[in-house]
Amino acid sequence: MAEGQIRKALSGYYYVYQNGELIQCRGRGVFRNRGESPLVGDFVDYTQEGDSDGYIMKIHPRMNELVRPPIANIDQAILVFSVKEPDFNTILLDRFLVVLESFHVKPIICLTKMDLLKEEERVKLTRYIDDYKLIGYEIIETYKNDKTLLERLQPVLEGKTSVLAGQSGVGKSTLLNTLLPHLELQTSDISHSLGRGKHTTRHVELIEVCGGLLADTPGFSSFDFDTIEKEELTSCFPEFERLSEGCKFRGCLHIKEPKCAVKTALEKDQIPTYRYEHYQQFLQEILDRKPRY
Ligand SMILES: Nc1nc2c(ncn2[C@@H]2O[C@H](COP(=O)(O)OP(=O)(O)OP(=O)(O)O)[C@@H](O)[C@H]2O)c(=O)[nH]1
Ligand SMILES: [Mg+2]
Ligand SMILES: [Zn+2]
Repeated sequence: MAEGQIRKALSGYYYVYQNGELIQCRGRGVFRNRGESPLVGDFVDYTQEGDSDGYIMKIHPRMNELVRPPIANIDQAILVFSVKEPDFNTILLDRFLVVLESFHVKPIICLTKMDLLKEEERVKLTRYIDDYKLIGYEIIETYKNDKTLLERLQPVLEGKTSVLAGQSGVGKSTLLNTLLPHLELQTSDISHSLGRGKHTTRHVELIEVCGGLLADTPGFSSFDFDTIEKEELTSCFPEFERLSEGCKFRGCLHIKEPKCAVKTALEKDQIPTYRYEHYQQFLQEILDRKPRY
């Protein structure tokens, strides 16, 4: 039995990295029966003889796992958002941030296609960037043929396992190609009639870059908060979490409760209105969720 890490999953095969090689493996029926499935990022025990396919025998306990994109054992997520094509959208950004916070995965925001902005659009965007920086999020801006991207991402990626996440067409594969030009990952123009990407990347793959591992993933855009409880939502808004120590009631949901520090901050313009509105909307979605049995 040998041990390695799944670096790629494609067409029913798992590619396990061991000693500089990728070993093509199949999962075993037992995983399906137990409702378990191996994920990219998993450390596994596998067997393999001669030239035949290997078999994954055991999945080691995971540090964490994401559902979308499906990946395990990651240190951080690079949330890729284009500022245009598709247009920047704070509610979608907040959805991604909330889901990552709930999985305790550190988000880093990467804004792509800065070259497509007109001057007045850039000014407007800068206000959002300042808001998110104030919350504490790291933001990396990038543009077409970005020559300095590598040096700016190196310290972020070094020694870490990271995943690229974001809608189709925002430039995840392009970003990896900029870091490693010989990769030549397939990318494609967004569909201008639909204003969205074409789902060019179809699988998850961890790639060695900048002294760390970075996963390219297929784009996705919808989320439901099916694993988040209403009491937990506050902690997924870091600025609310910090303020809520000052709320009169423990477990304050910052809606109708008296002496709520979050609402006071909102009235004093210390938190942006749109963040609070998104919080309200997400909370309502959680409250409207059908009970699970
Ligand atoms: N102008 C400009 N175009 C960019 C930039 N980054 C990516 N693009 C273009 O955006 C389109 C989509 O890029 P991809 O890298 O395929 O996007 P993706 O996020 O990998 O998309 P999926 O694989 O479908 O999830 C391509 O035509 C890229 O050339 C950028 O910084 N500036
Ligand atoms: Mg792609
Ligand atoms: Zn409150």
